[in-house]
Amino acid sequence: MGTKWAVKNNGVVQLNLFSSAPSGAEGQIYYNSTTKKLYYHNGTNWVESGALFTIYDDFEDGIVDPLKWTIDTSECYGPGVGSVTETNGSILVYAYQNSSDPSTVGSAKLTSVKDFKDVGKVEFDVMIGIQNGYDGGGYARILITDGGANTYTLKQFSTSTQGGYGTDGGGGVCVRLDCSGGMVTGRVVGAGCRSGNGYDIDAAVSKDVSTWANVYIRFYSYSKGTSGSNPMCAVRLKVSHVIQPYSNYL
Ligand SMILES: [Ca+2]
Repeated sequence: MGTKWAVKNNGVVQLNLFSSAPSGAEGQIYYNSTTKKLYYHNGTNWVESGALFTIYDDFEDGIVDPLKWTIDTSECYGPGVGSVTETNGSILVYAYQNSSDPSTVGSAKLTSVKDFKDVGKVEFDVMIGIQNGYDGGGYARILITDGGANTYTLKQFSTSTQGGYGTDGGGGVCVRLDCSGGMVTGRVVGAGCRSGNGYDIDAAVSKDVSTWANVYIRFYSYSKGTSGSNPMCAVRLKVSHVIQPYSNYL
């Protein structure tokens, strides 16, 4: 903290300067000397004053931020491959597997470090593509988790329903959640295509998380081969601009 709060002789109020967010309580304000913005505290979070929403991550610099995301590729076995890479504007959660050994998988998980329980409204966009060969299979899944055994799938794209059999498939969705009152509610809306057949996506989500200690957002790609002649499966999940909370938007 630099300059202390004061009223200057010319009548201007000088706030304390913080280079990063301090702890806070409802009704407090502070000025961030790094972002050059004014923030107020709504009882749960610091919110940028005057902004309709704040950005948790817009994947702006091509580097996965370990303060915001945890990457897990520990489920990759044998020739299975899983990776998470950030480009400017989006992040790719990728799984690829090309083996006739059904015990091998490729997978990648991206999980928020932030606990979104009771933070208010959250929104993000996801694009998904799945390609599988003969007998290969996989899925891309958007879910919430308490970090342990509790999970709730917001939307799953799988080879059996949307990826296709020996063909390509995929779609794009916007996920809008309201994380408040010990609940996670909202909608997943979008559209997709498989084997020339278009489909609508408009699914309500509702989960009582009052007994969960935390609510993390996870993006998960998984691929697995079987004994077919071309058991490859590639799963691409791309997510962009996670924003929260917004109060006067959409
Ligand atoms: Ca980044």
